[in-house]
Amino acid sequence: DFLLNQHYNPAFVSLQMMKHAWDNYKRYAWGLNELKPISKQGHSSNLFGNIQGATIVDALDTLYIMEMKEEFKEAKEWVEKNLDFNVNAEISVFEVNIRFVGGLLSAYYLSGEEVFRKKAVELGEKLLPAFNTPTGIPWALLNIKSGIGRNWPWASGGSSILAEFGTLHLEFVHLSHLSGNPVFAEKVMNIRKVLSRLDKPEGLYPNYLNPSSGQWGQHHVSIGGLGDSFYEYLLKAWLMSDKTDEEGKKMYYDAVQAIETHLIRKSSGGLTYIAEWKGGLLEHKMGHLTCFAGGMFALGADGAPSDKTGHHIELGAEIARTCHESYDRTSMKLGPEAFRFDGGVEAIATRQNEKYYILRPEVIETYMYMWRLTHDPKYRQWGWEAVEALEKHCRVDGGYSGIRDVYNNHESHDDVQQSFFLSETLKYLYLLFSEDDLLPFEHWVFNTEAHPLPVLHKDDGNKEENQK
Ligand code: DMJ
Repeated sequence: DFLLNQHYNPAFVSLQMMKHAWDNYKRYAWGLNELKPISKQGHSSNLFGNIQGATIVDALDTLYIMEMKEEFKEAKEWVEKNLDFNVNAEISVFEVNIRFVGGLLSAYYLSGEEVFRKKAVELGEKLLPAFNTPTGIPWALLNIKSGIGRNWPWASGGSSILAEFGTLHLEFVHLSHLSGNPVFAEKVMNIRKVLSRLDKPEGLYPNYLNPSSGQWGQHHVSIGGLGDSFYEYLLKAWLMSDKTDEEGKKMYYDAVQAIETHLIRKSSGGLTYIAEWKGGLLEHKMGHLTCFAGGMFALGADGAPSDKTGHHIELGAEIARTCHESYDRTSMKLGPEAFRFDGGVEAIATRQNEKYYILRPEVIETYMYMWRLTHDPKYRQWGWEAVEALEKHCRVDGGYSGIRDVYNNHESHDDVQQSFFLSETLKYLYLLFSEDDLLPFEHWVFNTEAHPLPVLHKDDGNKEENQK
């Protein structure tokens, strides 16, 4: 109903959305990983094994930032009493790191409550056996009781996945910082070393790397699924180090150069997109996940070599526009999981199994970065269009649900309220409509699940010294 009110405040609307998502999770799925908003019960994802409470841990910092104090307090109490890692469970190292370790770290840095630091370090220690491979490139899956790891059975030649082992860096640097134990940082610096030494086809990073042989698997390259946050973490590692991590910086800008040369194309209708690369052949498809790259390019513009700052901002703006088109060309004004630029279409999903929207944040994330870095009002307008679409099609009595086909006029709900809807989508909306001094970019970087981590300033002798 607040959408009908002429005097709405968009940040307040995002907060009301958070309240609806949270209250329903609390009512129907408290303590479980996620909510099924149609059937009004818990949803357990095997990504987290038996670890419970994904939505609570993922939402902590959003509750804090939105000043939902009562809710934050009950979430904290749940963590104190119930968050338990002594379970016999096989988990995804990547998912547990970005959602649980990242969520706990942010909650600690924002609130200063010791319980979050303690739990983050405890969980980090549980993840360490994943690195027991001949190269130190971690396994994708780990049994946190037995310490036995393995890779996804579907991954090319027993490989680990670039976006998984490449998305541990920020959290592990902070775990060392907060625990005084260098082991965490050593593990991720070693991943860096392995990657920087390897030959890269055309300067590109394949999505698959075998942790035993240290050789690439299939030469598939993607800035969307399986690759995405690896690139994001190179840039953010440099930013989080107060721009001292020169190796991260170089790897990022070199990678962007190769991506521009080999993957970025313009459609005949003038839309810039990032294709996928399969052993030298392009697949003219862009995933919703790939849309985060608009924000990444803009965030990295400042440090771009040889006067390319304006160019990187422009690239970010073009990707934002393309991703907005992918939303605008559907009936629900919500973007599909993947859209194509071939067979006579542009920015449209052509395959039935690519038409779904699961409350993902990447497009709104890019609007938020573009807004902060350019202040062009169209990004807030586009964000508002997304709010209206979410309210119209995804909001149900019992929370928010994903949609099976965004081109249909009638909603078929998938009945999952993803935890990243609370940690990312709603947080990025709130930030888009708030002032720039709420979590300013000079002091904070967001992990890939939108959990803010403080920049480790050069003159930061004291580990507790972090700006809010
Ligand atoms: C989130 O868990 C993270 O943003 C990750 O980087 C990609 N997938 C989801 C959101 O789409």
